[in-house]
Amino acid sequence: MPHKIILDCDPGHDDAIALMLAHGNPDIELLAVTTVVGNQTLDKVTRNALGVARVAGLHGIPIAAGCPRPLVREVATSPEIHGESGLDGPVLPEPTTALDPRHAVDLIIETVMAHEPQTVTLVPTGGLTNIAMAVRREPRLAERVKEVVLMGGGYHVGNYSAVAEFNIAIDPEAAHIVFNEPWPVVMVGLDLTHQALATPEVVKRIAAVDTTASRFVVELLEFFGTMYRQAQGFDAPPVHDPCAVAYVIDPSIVRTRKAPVNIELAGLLTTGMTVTDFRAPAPPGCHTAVATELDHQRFWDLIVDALARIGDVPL
Ligand code: PIR
Ligand code: CA
Repeated sequence: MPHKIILDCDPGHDDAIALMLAHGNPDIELLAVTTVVGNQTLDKVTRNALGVARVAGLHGIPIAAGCPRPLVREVATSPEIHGESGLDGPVLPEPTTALDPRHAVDLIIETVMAHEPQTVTLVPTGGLTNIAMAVRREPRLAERVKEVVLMGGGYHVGNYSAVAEFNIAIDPEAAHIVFNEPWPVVMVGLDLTHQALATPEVVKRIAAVDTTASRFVVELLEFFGTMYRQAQGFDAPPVHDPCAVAYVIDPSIVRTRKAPVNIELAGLLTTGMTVTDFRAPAPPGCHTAVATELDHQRFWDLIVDALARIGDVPL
């Protein structure tokens, strides 16, 4: 049985690749794609999601727009990494599918409640605004959802500040809600995703697939790589968001450790930090785990395989 997921994203170069992995991998059943403000404004990331769906040949599943701003804070985007469009680099084709008229929060609730309990996994790869809104609007989600596997946070390193990661830091109040509901949460944070580097060898493997989708991904990685080199001094860009999808496909690719995690909301220097308690073995009933170690080879095998399965989509 494939794993049923809802991808809640803010495309975003790595979100786009996460979407292609979720669509192209046979062990994932993608139920819906929802968008949230993050890497760029809501209108831009939503347009990007629709364009990427076309490049990936993804039809027949709902794509819905969600929250245009965080719960409490002002909008903060990341043009220094993702450009003005949120997906600079390749030419994005005009969407051929229409946006679902529902609000993403409603779509998430309806989709989870329409399936058997404990069968739907939420995979947020942007800020947690939509997920927090959904569980407040429909509290039964907290026991109905199988698991929340999110890209965000980190226990050793930040990218928004010295200690805070972007997806958590842009809406820390929403993250606080998500981490404090009783559902299982797997935090796929920077400690893990900084191991998912798109090295020149990786880019070569993707290029060798030689399809519209693979060429699109190569162009995404070229832009992403240039920005990461300039803004953050990386030799190769870390491809964060597909790591969360990879964990759902095969948890043995990502080592995790159970530990309590909470979100700093009032730090002088640390707002948005995912404070992770490694002092002792996790207490019984601990519902949070953090990703620690990536199998780089098998991770990229999954991406190349998904692109090959997507095949040559006529544009
Ligand atoms: C990546 C992101 C935001 C800012 C930077 N500097 C780098 C986006 C990615 O889409 C990913 O989901 C997460 N936020 C990594 O922090
Ligand atoms: Ca993202």
